[in-house]
Amino acid sequence: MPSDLERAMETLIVVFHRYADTEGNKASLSRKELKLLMEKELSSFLKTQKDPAAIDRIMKDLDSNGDGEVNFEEFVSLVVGLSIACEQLYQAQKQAAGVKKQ
Ligand SMILES: [Ca+2]
Ligand SMILES: [Ca+2]
Repeated sequence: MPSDLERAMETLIVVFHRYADTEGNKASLSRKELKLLMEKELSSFLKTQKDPAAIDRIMKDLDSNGDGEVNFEEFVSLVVGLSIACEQLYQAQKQAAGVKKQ
C-alpha cells in the first residue's frame, strides 16, 4: 500500500495531467489550463487574490524557461511555494494554540 507521501506525489501528477492534457501540449499547462487548475484546485488560495491580473503574474513567475506554458517542474515549484507558506501558517497556529493553553 502506498504511504501518505507517495499518494500525495501521485496526486500531484494526476491533478497536473488532468488539466495539462486538455489542450495543446499535453506535458504543460497553457494560461487557460493553469487558470482552470487554480480555480478548481486552489480556490481558497485564489480567493485571497481578487486581482484579475494575478493569474498572469503567477504564470510569469512560474514560467522559468519562458516558453509561455507551465510544465510539471514549474508546477511543482508552485506547490512547494504554497506548501512552505501553509507550513509557516500551521506552525504559527500551533504556537498560538500553545500560548492560549498556558
Ligand atoms: Ca496543455
Ligand atoms: Ca515554461
